[in-house]
Formats: sequence, C-alpha cells, structure tokens
Amino acid sequence: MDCLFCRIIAGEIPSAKVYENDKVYAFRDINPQAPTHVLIVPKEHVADASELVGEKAHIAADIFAAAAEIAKNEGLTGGFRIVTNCGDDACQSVHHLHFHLLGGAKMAERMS
Ligand code: DGP
Repeated sequence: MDCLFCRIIAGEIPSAKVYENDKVYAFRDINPQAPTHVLIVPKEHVADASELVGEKAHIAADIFAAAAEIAKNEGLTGGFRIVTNCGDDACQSVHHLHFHLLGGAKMAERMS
C-alpha cells in the first residue's frame, strides 16, 4: 500500500481521528489552515473528485453527511468551508480523494 491516506485509514500511520463510520474517515490536517481543519476521506481509494461518477457517486453524499456531523461536533455554528483540490492545477498533493473542512474563524472572501 503506497497511498498515504490508505495507510492512515488502516492505522499504519498515526492521525488525530475526529470521525469514522463504515465508509468515511476524518482526521485533523497536519498543517492546519484554520482553527478547525479536518480532512474527510472515503475509506475506498478514489484518486480525486473527477472519479465521483456512476457507482462511486454515492461517496460525495457519504462525505457531505459526515461533514455535517463533524461540523456540529466541532461546534462550527458560524459556518464552515469545504474544499477539495482535484489535479495539478488545483495543487492536489495527496492523490486519495479528500475534502478539507475548514472553520472556526471568518475566512477570506476570495478562494484563490
Ligand atoms: P491537498 O493539497 O488538497 O492534496 O491537501 C493535502 C493535505 O494533507 C495537506 O493540507 C496536508 C495534509 N497532510 C499531508 N500529509 C499528512 C499526514 O501525514 N497527516 C495529516 N494529518 N495530514 C497530512
């Protein structure tokens, strides 16, 4: 297994877990960009958001259901931002689909 996030999900590499169910794993980003910065990943290896079609489309719903629960657990009553980087132009650095859940402070209006 040479995928970093597959190894984190498997417990081979430690992470600060905040949420887990049978389809989704979530943990704190090692380099937080906001007071709350959680990475939400599918347990099934999917490279990026461009693969969320057909039989894998349900993964998007799985992720967003988890995101709502995590945001509630984290007390993000003021709102939050969800970002996923897809491919080189978006500077995706880990090629296992992940959604950044960011919150806990007022964010910039511009996203790029
Ligand atoms: P992206 O640039 O969208 O591919 O984001 C990858 C994120 O993954 C980045 O914010 C840093 C985070 N990250 C990379 N390696 C690790 C790790 O070993 N542990 C944790 N918790 N986060 C990591």
